[in-house]
Amino acid sequence: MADVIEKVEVLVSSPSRNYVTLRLTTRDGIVGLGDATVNGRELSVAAYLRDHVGPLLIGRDPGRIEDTWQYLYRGVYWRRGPIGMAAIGAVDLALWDILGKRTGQPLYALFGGRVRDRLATYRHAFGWDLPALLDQVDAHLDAGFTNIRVQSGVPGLEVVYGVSRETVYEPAGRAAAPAEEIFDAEAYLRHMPGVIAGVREHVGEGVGLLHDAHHRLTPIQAARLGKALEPVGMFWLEDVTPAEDQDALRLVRQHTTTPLAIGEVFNTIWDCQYLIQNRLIDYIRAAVVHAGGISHIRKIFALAEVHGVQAAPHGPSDVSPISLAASIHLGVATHNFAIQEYMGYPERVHQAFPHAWHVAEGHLQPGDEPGLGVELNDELHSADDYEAAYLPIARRRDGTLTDW
Ligand code: CS2
Ligand code: MG
Repeated sequence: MADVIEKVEVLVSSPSRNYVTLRLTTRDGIVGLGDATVNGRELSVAAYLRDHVGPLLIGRDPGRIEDTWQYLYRGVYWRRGPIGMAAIGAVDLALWDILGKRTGQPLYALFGGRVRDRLATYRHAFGWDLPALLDQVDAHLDAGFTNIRVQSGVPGLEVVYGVSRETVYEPAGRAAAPAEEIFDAEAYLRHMPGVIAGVREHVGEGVGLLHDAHHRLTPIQAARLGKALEPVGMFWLEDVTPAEDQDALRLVRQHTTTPLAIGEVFNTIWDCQYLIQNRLIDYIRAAVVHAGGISHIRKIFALAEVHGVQAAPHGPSDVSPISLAASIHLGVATHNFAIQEYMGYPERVHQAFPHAWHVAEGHLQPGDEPGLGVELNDELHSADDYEAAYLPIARRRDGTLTDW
């Protein structure tokens, strides 16, 4: 007799930063975990799972993974969107986890086995000025990492997204309302190419340099940045323009050979179909949790493979160690998977989600535990620790919102 889902738990917690975690338990006692975190909108996904999805899962066969995905996606009528897709993604992750545990296999084995021995990753380096940035770059190089995302402060701006004057940084700030900051594209464009050229001069050739513009430029500004960075030889330039304006990237492409990456805000294959089929990007950045889970993101990666686009999923601290585990399992088993972002986590997050995946010689490894290879340390998942946190809002000098 097929096993059935007996218990659905939605955990909202904050082991130093907020997460939403789904835990499914089957009648046979197998536990599957899913990440359902949407940074700054956590409680909406929790409610979606608790009120609308959880009750539908009770009594279902956990082995019917694709059928459950289609049931939750097509059955709802209101398709797509970050909240619904993260909820479906969490269920999908938990069901794959259960399948792995039932069969005693790590997920990468169920995806067809390894196509690579180790998974490339990139780390974040930031600094308000070049010397501070180079300190972080050097620390990553010393630890064996060879691909680094570089972000820096900009003269004339008080704050810059992705950069902190301290040594630690979290994208979302704990407060009842989002912080507001001023962004000035001209000041940014005047300053940034010189900073990145300075990093290249410091590290020499052979180190992959990445930069994230966080959707804040117009197409022609983005083209100018891409062109200015050509002598540096970037690994990629990320999110140069707002991701929903897909033809913007055609314009950027016409002017520069700097590789383009986009897609952390996408949640379905239909959000990136045009970009991929028209080869307007080099890397698709959708995250497993936000793009409907393993079952759906595999379809995105397969479409990308046909069109010579590579997978390079989002991996900041707001993508929990559960979702990152899924990405790493996919990474070692997917041929066109280029690189996995690994921002790193506060120590308490590692303790809250003990995990088999690990860093070895500057690369990521999934470990060989069955399923995702992640557990929950229940003591560190208390709803009392949750506190609203929001991503900042950027305005131009005239007070209008930037386009991200
Ligand atoms: C960034 C993130 O990691 C990235 O590429 O763009 O910091 C992103 O802004 C946050 O994850 C948003 O929650
Ligand atoms: Mg990004």
